[in-house]
Amino acid sequence: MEREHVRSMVRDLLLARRFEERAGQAYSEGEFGGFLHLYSGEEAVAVGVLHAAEPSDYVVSTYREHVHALVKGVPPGRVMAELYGRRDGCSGGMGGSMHLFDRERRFMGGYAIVGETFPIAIGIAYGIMLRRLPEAVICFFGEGAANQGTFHESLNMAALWRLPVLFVCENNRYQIGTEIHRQAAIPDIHTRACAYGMPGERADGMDVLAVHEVAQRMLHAIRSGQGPQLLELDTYRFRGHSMADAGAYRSRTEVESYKQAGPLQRVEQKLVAPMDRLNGSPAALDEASLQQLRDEVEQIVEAAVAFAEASPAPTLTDAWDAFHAPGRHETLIRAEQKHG
Ligand SMILES: Cc1ncc(C[n+]2csc(CCOP(=O)(O)OP(=O)(O)O)c2C)c(N)n1
Ligand SMILES: [Mg+2]
Repeated sequence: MEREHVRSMVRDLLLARRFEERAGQAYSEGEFGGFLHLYSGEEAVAVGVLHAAEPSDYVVSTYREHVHALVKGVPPGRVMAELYGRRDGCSGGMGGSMHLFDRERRFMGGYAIVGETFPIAIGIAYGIMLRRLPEAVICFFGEGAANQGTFHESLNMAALWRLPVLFVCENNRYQIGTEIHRQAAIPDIHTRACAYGMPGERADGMDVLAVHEVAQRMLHAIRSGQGPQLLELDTYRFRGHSMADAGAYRSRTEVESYKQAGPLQRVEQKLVAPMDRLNGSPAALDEASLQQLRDEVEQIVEAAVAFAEASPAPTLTDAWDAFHAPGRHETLIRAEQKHG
């Protein structure tokens, strides 16, 4: 992999971590309300998968979706303004943290209902299939959602109609406070793919390069018409389920052990070397460029906060206009025009 690409993935990992920590801080200071589910610890999943995506691919996610939106290209200021419930947010300040949306960038939403993402993903994929476009839908979900009926119904239909979907299970081992072995009869989620005759794979979700490699291979096959696939990525959230969760169900030792092996630690261990020991490796960065990236993302996140703070609240007229949104069926039509 090109050094420039590795650098941009590391930058996105750092941006993701800083964005989430800063959002958590603003929330604790009472700058905005609602629910806030942070992604810290899971960044290599979104960054690895979405760096393997094309701009023409669609993304559907859950309520833990800020980072998916950021990596798909939604400007950080517009994501932060949405958390703040402001008019310049990517959903006009009317969605909040769990309902980010950006049609232009094909970020087709965060969804608060567990298992809601599957039917939405296959609906978009059905449109792509009918138009015979070389595009894919990436559907992120937590391992808890794999026990919902919509998971099974959607995988069945996706396989039956050979729909272009990459189902990405973010297996962070917990469904709020319930550990995987107490919620799932079959905790190896990827093995469920065989029930629908689709390929299923598992990879280390803490290793951004490993995630990227497997996602790239699977997406390539999906875009070339080989039907849906299921990818399970082992990961861990460093914070509580949401800001309201103190996380008393996990021992400090457990959380610490995952933190030591987190995605940023991996980058530091595997990819960063002193300048004189880079050995010409294309996948390596030196410490000075890592620090440069840290400084860069700090500025981006502070600018995002300033943008959010300066944005006004939506008005009643905005709400009325959103409710009567014209042209809300246009997304796929536009895509068709784009591909001639
Ligand atoms: C249909 C439905 N049932 C229950 C909930 C309450 N709920 C919110 S998040 C969550 C846990 C989901 O866990 P998982 O899918 O593993 O995702 P994670 O939060 O770990 O990313 C539950 C039960 C919900 N939002 N929707
Ligand atoms: Mg989970």
